[in-house]
Amino acid sequence: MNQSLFAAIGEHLPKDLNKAFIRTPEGGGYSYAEMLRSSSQFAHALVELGVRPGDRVAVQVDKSPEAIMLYLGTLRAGAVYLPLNSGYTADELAYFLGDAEPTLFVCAPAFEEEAKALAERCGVARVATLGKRCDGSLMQQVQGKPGRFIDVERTADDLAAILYTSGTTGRSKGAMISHGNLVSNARALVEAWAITAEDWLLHALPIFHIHGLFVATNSLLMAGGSLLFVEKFDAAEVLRLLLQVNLLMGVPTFYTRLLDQDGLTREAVAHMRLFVSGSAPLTAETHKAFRERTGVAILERYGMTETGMNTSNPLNGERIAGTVGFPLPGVELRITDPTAKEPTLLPQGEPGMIEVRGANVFRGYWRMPEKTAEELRADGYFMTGDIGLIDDKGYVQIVGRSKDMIISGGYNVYPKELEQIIDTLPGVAESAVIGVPHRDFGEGVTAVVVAKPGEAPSEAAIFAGLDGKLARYKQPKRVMIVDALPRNVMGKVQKNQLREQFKQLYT
Ligand code: MCA
Ligand code: AMP
Repeated sequence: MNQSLFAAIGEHLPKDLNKAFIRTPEGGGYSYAEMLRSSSQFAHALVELGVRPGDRVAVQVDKSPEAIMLYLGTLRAGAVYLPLNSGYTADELAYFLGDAEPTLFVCAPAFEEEAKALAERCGVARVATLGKRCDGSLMQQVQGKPGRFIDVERTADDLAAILYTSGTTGRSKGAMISHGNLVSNARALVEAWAITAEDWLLHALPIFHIHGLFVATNSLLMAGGSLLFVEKFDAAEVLRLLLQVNLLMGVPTFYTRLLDQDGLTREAVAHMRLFVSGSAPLTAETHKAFRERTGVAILERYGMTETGMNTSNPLNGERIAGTVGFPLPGVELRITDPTAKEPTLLPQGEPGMIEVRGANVFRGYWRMPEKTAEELRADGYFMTGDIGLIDDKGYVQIVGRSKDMIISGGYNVYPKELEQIIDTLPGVAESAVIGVPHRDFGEGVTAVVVAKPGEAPSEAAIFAGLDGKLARYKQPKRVMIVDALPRNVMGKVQKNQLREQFKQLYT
């Protein structure tokens, strides 16, 4: 039996295939029947381009309904989808292409020449282009292909996707996500949030991460629901379009920006069934302010690239601010002593390492068995790197992170990656990159820099030195020059002290 995600979606198709799957505000998009046809055509085109089952298809394109067809076509062809942030620079891409060794790299038409040079350098056989206006070489290749495709059979353990997530070492790790992971997580969300074919989700998230690609898209597909698809989040437009939908999924920045809109009132959201927040902590203040203004309690949930969604506040029941709710169906969660080598359970209420187990947990890191073994225990539990507790009502609370990571507007930024570059810039002796409270992005990436004796690198010079090397969202919002970095007796930089010192920089 085919255990692929697409086969599972096939079991839940709406009765009327002319019903919308994706619609854009301009009236474009795909019905379910059109989605079945188009994803077949994409699958045929991929096969023609030499993509075989198990091959990786790397994709860095602008958001469009066609990109979703490419995703589905890749799965139907039995290949592994590898989405890449559209903000990544050529330097960043070179690592992913070299590491994942895709057969095909699909990029935006404007990037074709550069992509071809990059592909040659990284040993990627083919480049195709896909634009957001149904343009590009891949789109041409798709035209005229048969509207039926016999899907490649996959087992639950076969890979469906690889999503890169950085590590504390600064080297990104490819999280291998199986069809079984995607199917189980989409089913769990359909159950937990009671998603049905009647639902319309306003989709304003990027589609190169778990949140926009899997949580928002797969769960609606698995219920025969519909997506109103916008290219990016714009608070005023989202508020206007909410009238046409009943669900919204977003990162906390969506909600703080919506709160800045005068039009956010009880009446404006009275028809909404559910607002979901995740990818970063939703502050209790935002939760409260949203509730006071609209009468609606945002439902906060918690997940990771390696695990998909782990916990959720209840659909029916109290949604408690500052908590991420209960484990989803099929997910086991425990809190262990982060200092102990063997798994050592902590009493309820005590903070420790959040560990999760279930069909949602990934297959390991691509070609990094040692890294996989470090984070995935022999008994199947994955060590998330998040510090949390289970409170007396059974709700999970995330209280910190053991990993040195910043979450800015829902994107993860790894300080080490920046520090390594900043330390090589002229006049810099050393640096520490921290996240401090930021009104819009939750945490603002901040570089704290010590100059070499007799030198005085400016903030502008540091910005210029990072330009083009890293995606814009990773770049510091401010650079603070200090005389020395605070260190403990072991010589380790005390980032807590720096976070305290600069906590009011952006508030
Ligand atoms: C854009 N910029 C940012 C960010 N986004 N800076 C810091 N953090 C960000 N997140 C910068 C741009 O580089 C640019 O700077 C300036 O802000 C304006 O860019 P623009 O594209 O207009 O930004 P925006 O449209 O306002 O974007 C903000 C956003 C977006 C809507 C919050 O970042 C977003 O959609 N975030 C969602 C991320 C997401 O889906 N995460 C899920 C990960 P400059 O002018 O200097 O170039 S999946 C996950 O975490 C797990 C599994 C989970 O639980 O979901
Ligand atoms: P990623 O590596 O992009 O999958 O990011 C996953 C990380 O985002 C988790 O390990 C958490 O640290 C964080 N995260 C996701 N959802 C939440 C949430 N609701 N509250 C706090 N942190 C979250």
